Amino acid sequence: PIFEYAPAPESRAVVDIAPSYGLFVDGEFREAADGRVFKTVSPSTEEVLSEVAHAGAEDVDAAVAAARRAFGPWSALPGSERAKYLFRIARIIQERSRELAVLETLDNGKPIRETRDADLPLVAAHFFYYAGWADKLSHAGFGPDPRPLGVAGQVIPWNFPLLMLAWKVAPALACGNTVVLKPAETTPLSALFFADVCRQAGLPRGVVNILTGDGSTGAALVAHEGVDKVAFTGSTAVGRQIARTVAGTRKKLTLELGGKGANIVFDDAPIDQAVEGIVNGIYFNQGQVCCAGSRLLVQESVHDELMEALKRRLSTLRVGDPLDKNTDIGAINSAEQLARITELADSGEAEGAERWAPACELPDRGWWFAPTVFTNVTQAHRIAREEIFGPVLSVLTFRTPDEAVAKANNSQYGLSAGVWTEKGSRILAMADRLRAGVVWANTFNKFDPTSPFGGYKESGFGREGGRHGLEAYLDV
Ligand code: TXE
Repeated sequence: PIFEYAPAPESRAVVDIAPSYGLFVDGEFREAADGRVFKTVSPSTEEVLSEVAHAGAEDVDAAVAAARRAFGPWSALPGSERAKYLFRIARIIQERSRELAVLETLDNGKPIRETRDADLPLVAAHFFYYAGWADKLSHAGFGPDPRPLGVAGQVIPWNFPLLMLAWKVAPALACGNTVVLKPAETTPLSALFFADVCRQAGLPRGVVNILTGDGSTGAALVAHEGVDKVAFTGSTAVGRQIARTVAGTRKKLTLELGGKGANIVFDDAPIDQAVEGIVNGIYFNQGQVCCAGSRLLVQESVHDELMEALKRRLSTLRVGDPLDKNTDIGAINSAEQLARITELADSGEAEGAERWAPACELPDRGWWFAPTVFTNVTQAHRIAREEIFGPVLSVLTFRTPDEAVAKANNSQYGLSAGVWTEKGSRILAMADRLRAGVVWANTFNKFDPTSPFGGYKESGFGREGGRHGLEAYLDV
């Protein structure tokens, strides 16, 4: 079964990390053409985990050429044959889920409870789900004979390394495309282990290629003329740059960018349940989530009661060693990200919002940020408008549903929102009026491979997941 988890791995002994890794091109690991390497470190200890090849232009050429060679035979396979590979990949991921969960926790810094119970089960679920579509594309509502696009160049971020890979690779392969994927520079390892999973599954060479490197590698991939489709998840600034690169070419593009999700709590919501949803909304993955509920909009009449309950709950969260299965909040992914969070949080204080964090001892080494709440926030404050991408909640109030909608929609972004109320009719009315790609009701951060995910406005365009996710990889 998809949603059955292995018991908690308690040590890193279940994963064997080699001192160095090459690029995965044409079914083989190889050094970068110019021999460049970079180090990946554990955010919770700052220890070096491994040294990884840094792909340059020549490597991008080689990977795209391999993907192009593989495209003909791969796209010509009957869908039922492609499905077998995807099912095999999904099963191997399940079998290796303890190892991959520990690896992801080491490289990313997020708690093992999350990689074990959320990331890895969802990764497998996406491969199972899209395996099911591979032989049914003619019945997906896109006309009788939808065609794959060709070579997909995919660039992903570091907040859900393996899950973002699954969101992009599974539908691309199901539709008959081949892939060149570039993981983020701070979290390259799980994509390289995925390459090994592909080998184990007997996936034909060149169908999946992994190029590790930094933004320059991503830029070279996106600009490469042998790429037919670009899929990107990351910052809005880089998304804009990529849109400019792709403009005027034949390439298709989907962008999954930032967010500033509003989590809206009405006065009839059960307070304890809402508190759990708020905590999950903004402190899950240290708030490094594009659809995080980073703005709490609370109805004025319950503000004080809710804040008191929330602060009590936050005082019980455990911050620390992400490999400890009791840990709720792990490390921030990088020193750069910690600096961004710190700068924005400081601006909140400087602009007059009230800062609160529970007393908690942060480890000496590594990159940490205590779960933080800002009250007395106004819409003009930077912390109410800009994506912080950290464990920082900005609290605003409203009196009427109209005011809640107006404040929630007052954002350049439109990725996610949450509504907490006992009234079903209000949920439907709010969902209709909120300009967000996903609206959760009495829950938050719930993901499922059957549901399309994606943004309005500057949160990007295109959908990933569900039947709609196929459209990004087909000519219809
Ligand atoms: O993102 P980048 P960063 C937001 C979040 C965060 C901020 C900065 O607010 O604080 O972005 O994060 C590759 N051409 N999100 O700097 O740079 C890069 O190597 C092609 C939200 O880490 O966008 C990495 O693989 N590729 C987001 C990927 O893009 C380029 C998740 C993302 O890195 C490139 C991450 C270029 N010119 C950050 N420059 C979300 N939507 O979930 C960099 N890259």
